[in-house]
Amino acid sequence: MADTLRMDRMPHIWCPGCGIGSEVNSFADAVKRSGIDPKKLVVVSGIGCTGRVAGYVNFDSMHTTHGRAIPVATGIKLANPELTVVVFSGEGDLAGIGGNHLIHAARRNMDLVVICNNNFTYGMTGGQVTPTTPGSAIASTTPYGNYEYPFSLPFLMDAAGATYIARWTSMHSRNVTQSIEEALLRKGFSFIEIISPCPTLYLRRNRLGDGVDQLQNYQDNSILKHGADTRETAIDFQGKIVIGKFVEKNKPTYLESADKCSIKLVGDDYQLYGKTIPEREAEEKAEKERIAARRAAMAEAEKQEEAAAPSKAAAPKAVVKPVAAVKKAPAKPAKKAPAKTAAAPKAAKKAPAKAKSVKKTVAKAKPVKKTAAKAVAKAPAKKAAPKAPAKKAATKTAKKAAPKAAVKAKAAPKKTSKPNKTRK
Ligand SMILES: Cc1ncc(C[n+]2csc(CCOP(=O)(O)OP(=O)(O)O)c2C)c(N)n1
Ligand code: SF4
Repeated sequence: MADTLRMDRMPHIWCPGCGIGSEVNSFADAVKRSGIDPKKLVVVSGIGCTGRVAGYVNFDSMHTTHGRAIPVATGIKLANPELTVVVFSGEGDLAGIGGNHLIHAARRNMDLVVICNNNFTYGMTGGQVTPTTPGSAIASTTPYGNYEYPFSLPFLMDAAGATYIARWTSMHSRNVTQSIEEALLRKGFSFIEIISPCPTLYLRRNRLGDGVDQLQNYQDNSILKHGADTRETAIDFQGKIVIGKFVEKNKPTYLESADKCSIKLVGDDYQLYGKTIPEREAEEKAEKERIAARRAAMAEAEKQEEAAAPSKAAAPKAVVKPVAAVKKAPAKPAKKAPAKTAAAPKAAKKAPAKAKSVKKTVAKAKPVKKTAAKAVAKAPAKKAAPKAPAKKAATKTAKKAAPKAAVKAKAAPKKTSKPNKTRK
């Protein structure tokens, strides 16, 4: 990774368990595998946690203004069509403030690769509701549950005219790599959505545990369906997530259509950026050959690495440091909520959260449609729930894992409470 990242800018700002890091890893891997010339790659981001990607990758990159990554990327592509232009940003940036640019770039089949980190929230600004936040999810701006209808981005992109559409979660890192690699090597507007955990704002507020718990949810709830009808890709709160490559088709890109139109007017002498079409085609062919050669070299190197693998396996195992054994901090179960809300006493009685393991909760989770009254009735219960002493507990567990502190840890009173990962 070191050559694809600006290591001088490490450590990065992303929280532990955030999905953005693994997406960047997949992206870097895809760039390497694709064989494209990194010097001809530009990464553009908007603003937000995901927007920081542009600042960490060791390619030419631009951190633009909120919602304006796509117009900037479009400008770069038009200024120099030889470049591969990637937009890497959050769903708030791309589909919220930048929504208009997103649909028009897709409509024009602009030659861009758009990687959208969809964490269902405006992470950087404190967890507000976004155009993809599932119904009933809690956000800082929807404390009683989201009552808006969310976008399904694959459906939106399909309707707008995108020619490549895929969706994965940040748990499907190999598929993410593969999709990005494919998109880098094709022409036209490619849209890759990656559903990703934001433990700090979305998961915490919705009591969904940490990043790993959410990966477990993705594991349990993802349905692989290549070529799925994008009308069936909506996501309910903690519900099923249809993943796969939904669309892959060819149609003239914006530049190809512009060329065609200009040739009609000017004839075969028409030049774009000082080159006739045959000249540009010859250059493109030569570049394709160079890419194929780099890909072949990459595949060969991988083969050799695999062949050398058994000797690696025989090497002595690395000693695991005690810190690696730090377990997840168990959170206290929510206290029984006093049923104060007169408007919906029945719903209020239901409010106390049962302590369940996330694995179980996730497996049983069904998209729940709640009435506003129920949601309001549940709100006081949430307030009554004590905060989980996560830091303290983590330190205790860490001490437990450390051989020296074992005696102390034993003496410590045993924690009987199970983690409460169920959103009330
Ligand atoms: C024009 C403008 N409006 C609002 C903001 C404030 N702002 C900065 S980041 C952000 C949210 C980004 O959310 P998202 O794109 O989903 O990315 P995430 O942080 O979740 O990765 C907002 C609203 C801004 N910087 N500029
Ligand atoms: S706030 Fe959320 S999206 Fe931003 S870095 Fe932290 S976990 Fe990731």
